[in-house]
Amino acid sequence: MKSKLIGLFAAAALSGAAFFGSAVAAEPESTDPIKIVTNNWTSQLVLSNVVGQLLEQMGYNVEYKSSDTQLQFTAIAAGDMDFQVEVWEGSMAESFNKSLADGAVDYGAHNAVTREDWWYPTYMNEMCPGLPDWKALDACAAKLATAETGDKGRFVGPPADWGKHYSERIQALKMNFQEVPVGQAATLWAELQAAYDRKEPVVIFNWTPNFIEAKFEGQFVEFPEYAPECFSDPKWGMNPDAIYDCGAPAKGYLKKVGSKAIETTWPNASAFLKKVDFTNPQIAAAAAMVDVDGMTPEDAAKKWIADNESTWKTWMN
Ligand code: TMO
Repeated sequence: MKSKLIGLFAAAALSGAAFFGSAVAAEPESTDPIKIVTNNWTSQLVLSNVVGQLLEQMGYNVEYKSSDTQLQFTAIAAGDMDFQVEVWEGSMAESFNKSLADGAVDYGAHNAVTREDWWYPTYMNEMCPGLPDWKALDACAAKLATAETGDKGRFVGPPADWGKHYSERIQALKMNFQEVPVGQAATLWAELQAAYDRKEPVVIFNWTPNFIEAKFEGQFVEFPEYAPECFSDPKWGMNPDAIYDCGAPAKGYLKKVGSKAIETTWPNASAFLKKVDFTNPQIAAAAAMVDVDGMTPEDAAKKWIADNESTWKTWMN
């Protein structure tokens, strides 16, 4: 029995060494679980599982904790959760900045450049001349009117916790639109698909990188260009009495955030997490594995790890 156990440990140690090389510690600094935050869109779920599965391969224990995209920052600052792999500037900058002031740690930016905003299929350019300019969309509101929105155009908006301020933007820009938020991302894609099949006008919330760009032709509505003051100074922008009279950042960052505890409790994991770095094509492909190919986030992460060894190996050095 004893020799059999020793043999098992030796085999595990050997395969571990062959897998990771000598740079990675064989022993975790702590067996306490690293709590990885999961949210409600697919690339985030796949990337969280990639990070979690790699940490497990490094010998760490991992727990996945689902959270609201704004409240997660309070939890990370308080040390109740440890790591978030996708911090999008366009939807989370305000909560993220506040969390840094409250003790959360900036884990650095991905290579990816992001955008999250109103988006429409390209065939609408003929129906609404002047698109992608927002004023042309506003002039076209009647074509987007529904029973639900009366004579106002319908904007199919994001779930409430994604931190956008679109109803305020509609007011600030005095647009003839109404936001109808969805409960979950899948409803955005169902609305898009239904309109797309019939070449009907539709305006939804969308973001990039995402699987959408590989499947549908479309573009973002161009609103007045974003500046940070737009969110804090009413005098800034075309409405002197309102904030949110601008678009979301067109070249936003994608960052990572962690708890203070990672650095002190699991320093090697902390060094690894600082190096984790995804590109736009990798993130779009991660979403597609779930949204197009129907994989679970867990299986998509396994496949990503199998296919991208040369990428994640550099994070472990
Ligand atoms: C936060 N999100 C990427 C879904 O816009």
